[in-house]
Amino acid sequence: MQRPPPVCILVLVILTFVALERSWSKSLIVWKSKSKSGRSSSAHHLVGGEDIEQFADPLVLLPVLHAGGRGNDDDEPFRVSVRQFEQQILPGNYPASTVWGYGDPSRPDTFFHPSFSVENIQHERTDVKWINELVKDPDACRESRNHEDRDACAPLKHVVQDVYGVSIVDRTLHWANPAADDCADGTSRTNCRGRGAEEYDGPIPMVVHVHGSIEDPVSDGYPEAWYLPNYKLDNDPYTRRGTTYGSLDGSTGEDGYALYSFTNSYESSTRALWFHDHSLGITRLNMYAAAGGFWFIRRSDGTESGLERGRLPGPPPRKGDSLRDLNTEGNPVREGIREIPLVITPKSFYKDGRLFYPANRAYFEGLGDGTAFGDNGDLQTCDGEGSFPPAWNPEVFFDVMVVNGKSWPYLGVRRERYRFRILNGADSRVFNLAFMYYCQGVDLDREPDGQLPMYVVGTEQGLRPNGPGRITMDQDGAALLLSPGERGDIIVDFNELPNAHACPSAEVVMINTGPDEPFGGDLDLAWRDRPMGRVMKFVVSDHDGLDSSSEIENLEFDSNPGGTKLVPDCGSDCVERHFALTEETISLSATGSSKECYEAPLAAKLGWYGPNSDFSGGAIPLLWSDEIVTRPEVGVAEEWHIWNESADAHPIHVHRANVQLISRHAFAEGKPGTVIGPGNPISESEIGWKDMVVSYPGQVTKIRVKFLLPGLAVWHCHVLSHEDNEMMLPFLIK
Ligand SMILES: [Cu+2]
Repeated sequence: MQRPPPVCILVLVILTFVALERSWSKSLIVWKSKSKSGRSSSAHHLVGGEDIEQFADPLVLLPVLHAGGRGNDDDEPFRVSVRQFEQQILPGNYPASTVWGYGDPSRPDTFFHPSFSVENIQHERTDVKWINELVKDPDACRESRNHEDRDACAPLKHVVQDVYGVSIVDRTLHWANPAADDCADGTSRTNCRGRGAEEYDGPIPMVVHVHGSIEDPVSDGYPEAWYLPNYKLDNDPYTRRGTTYGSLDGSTGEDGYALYSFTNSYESSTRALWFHDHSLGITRLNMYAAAGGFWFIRRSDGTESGLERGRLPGPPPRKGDSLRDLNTEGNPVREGIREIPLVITPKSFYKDGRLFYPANRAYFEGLGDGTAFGDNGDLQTCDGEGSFPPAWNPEVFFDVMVVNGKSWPYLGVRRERYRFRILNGADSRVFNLAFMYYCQGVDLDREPDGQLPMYVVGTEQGLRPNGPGRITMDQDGAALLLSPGERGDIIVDFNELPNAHACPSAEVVMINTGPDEPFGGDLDLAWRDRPMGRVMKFVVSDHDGLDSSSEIENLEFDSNPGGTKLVPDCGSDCVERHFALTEETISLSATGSSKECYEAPLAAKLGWYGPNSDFSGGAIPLLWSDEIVTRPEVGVAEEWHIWNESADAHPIHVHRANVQLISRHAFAEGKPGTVIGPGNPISESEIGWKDMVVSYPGQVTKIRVKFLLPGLAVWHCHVLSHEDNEMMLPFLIK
């Protein structure tokens, strides 16, 4: 087993980021929000995150929604629909929240935010009918003949609304736009920028993407392949399907759903994919409302690809484990679970329990509380030049940590090993996680008594090559970094705590030193002072002899558990591509006075340096609507060099492919094409097969990728607010 000391490496990485941040901040606008999370307490409409009691409710263990092989027992496809419902996310002294979530329409008690998990078997097909049931009463609507019940089948408007109940869809972005004749360019179609900024109160487009899957385009959830629910409306002014539904997705002849087929034919098991909405220009709002859920790939016999010796902690919740059994403290089903999916989705709330999402741009500029749709007060562009989207925010952070649908939960654990599959389901927030313990119960007024190491056992797409990697938080705060969309696969051994005599009331806090603002590499170490510096708590009790997993040092993985090796060999035919990450800014004034103009972010973009990678010509940003410039071939290995000329870190996700991170090198400001310095080490948690990587500012990030199936796909930044505003491009696999 390989266990290099990680501390010095991580220190180096952090120092590099800090240095870069400094050298870049002179000329580039760092996307720092002027509104810090936590200030919302001053707004009388909003719950203040700092006022909420932490660790008040137990963690919800998420049951299995569907378990593969092939569809349901009668060989019908699994049905997964999205609905609106109430859920108690905050502690019981606050109202419940109206949210969206996925579930099985024949079992109404399966709807949850985030979704229960879907379990798949490697090489066995899973067919899914994804249903959009965002109508007033889905059950009554479904039962009415031909969806004829006008009341039950009335379409819902977006659940993410301002304080007055106005839905906060920003129509000025290039978005799904189902409204007829609303394109700003005068064309008659969907998927375009809208004419105006008024409220969109129509039915909601949804299309599910299984993140990390490699399937045909019809089952990938292309952003323009959305569909509206099967609703009833007189003089219906909406187009019910996006432009590529039917050409890409399983055209059904009926409204309200799409049929996907997943082969799950991966070289290896142990994959933590996840499903979520991907509709063009509205993903951030749909995902904030509906979250998503894990989509695991396992072997039918319970073994794991690449695991040569030893046994990982388990089991996870299994098919047949009921929500009640999994979530009744003391129930043997709950007590026996040793592999626990954790879905982290930060949120903010109005005092009546409704979800808060900033409803105007002024909020990002530190002006006002963000509660009125498109109301930007005196904020305007300088000298009347240009315009900005009135509701969209460059990034959003929120002030309540929500894990598996509960704010800051706690979990009772034994002094044993647990495996955690962790998903960062946030819009913009980067997590940097570690486990700190107190021997006499958590006391945030003092330093913890110590920390428990994390043992990284896998990435998104497989076990980690050559065995677990040990991570502890060093003095600079570097630990388990998860950017939006990334997943971590770790073991924590609670038996490494000091013994019960020395540590009688042990409690462990999962802490977060990811900052409450846009991430460029810097961490915020003051986790005890910030509500969002904590994620959840573990209350430790004694060993009960149930731990059948191996000691960490007895776990052995082979050198390439994820299958075919791409690193270090790219092959002689390897295709090299160079991409640019850039940002566009706009001159704003909070008062209208030109004396107070400042540069603020308008959009982050993907781009390239032209067909010949001519760096001297500078980066060429590309738009979603531009002609496709990336046309890789099936089976040919590629190396993508992503030159980040912006001031922000961007988590880059490539659809319908797995990737491996090769290297990160700094380059001189304004001089992409030439690297400086020896390169920055890759962290313990980034080794192996992934489906996304973080691209840091001022660095070129190299990834290796091979496409296995032809057809249309997309790549994008997984900061949802970036993705929704042009930081996404299609590519075509030939
Ligand atoms: Cu981004």
